[in-house]
Amino acid sequence: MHPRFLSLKTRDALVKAEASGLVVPQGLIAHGRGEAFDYVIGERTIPAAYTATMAAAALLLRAERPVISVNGNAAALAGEDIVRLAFTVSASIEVNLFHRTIERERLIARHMKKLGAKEVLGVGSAASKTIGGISSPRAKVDPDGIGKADVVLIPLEDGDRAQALEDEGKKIISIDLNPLSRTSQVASVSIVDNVVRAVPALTEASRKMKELPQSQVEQYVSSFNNKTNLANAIGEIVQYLQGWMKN
Ligand code: PTJ
Repeated sequence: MHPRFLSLKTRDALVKAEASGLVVPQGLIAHGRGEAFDYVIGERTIPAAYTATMAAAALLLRAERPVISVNGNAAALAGEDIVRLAFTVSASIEVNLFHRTIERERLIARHMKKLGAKEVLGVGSAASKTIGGISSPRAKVDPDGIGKADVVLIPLEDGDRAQALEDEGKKIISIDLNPLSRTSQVASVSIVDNVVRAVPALTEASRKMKELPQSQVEQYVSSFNNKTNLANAIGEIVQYLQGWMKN
């Protein structure tokens, strides 16, 4: 699909999701920032994102309690893909909102269930645990989900929560088009890619990796350095922009 067409389709999906209450108006602004980064990335999956995806797949597969955190934008843009990924890596799905209301929690849980999710954690009183370092209600998590997770995938997360989850000793995998965001900077594995490309790629990588011996899966984790990989991502963006300077 041509990137311009995909971008228009994605915008339409978000506008509809905002009208239904799934996405907050701020989510449209966040998407605009994401699109700007996607443009300078070249609207493609860069090699550094591929490397991070392999490390992320390995982390998810060897995790004891992996959880995928879902907010309005993630549910609207990649809901079905997230359900598929959760099934592939045996992860739980938890609603976790920046702009938290019980109505949106229920709406997003219903949306995910309609797309095939068996269970959605973190709705209402289920989010009874508080993680340290951030102010309520963003600190709330489900004790049966993120509360006891060892690996958490956070598409489009805010920096404070990403930091707080890392501080709790969890391995955090972020999906964020901005390699400079605090979320990308503090995560254990930062996938600098659009969530609409990143989640299907992660599912595919996980599916293939399941066939590999454990030692090889382990290799993808032990050989990965997030600082180096983020620097590579920035380098790949610079290289892409330099290509434009020659035109
Ligand atoms: O549904 P809620 O209430 O949890 O709110 C969700 C938003 C996204 C509004 C909230 O989490 C928020 O304000 O996020 P931030 O702090 O604006 O961060 C969003 C990050 O996601 C930014 O760094 C964007 O560059 C990035 N981003 C935006 N669109 C995409 C993206 N990354 C990957 N794929 C995208 N499509």
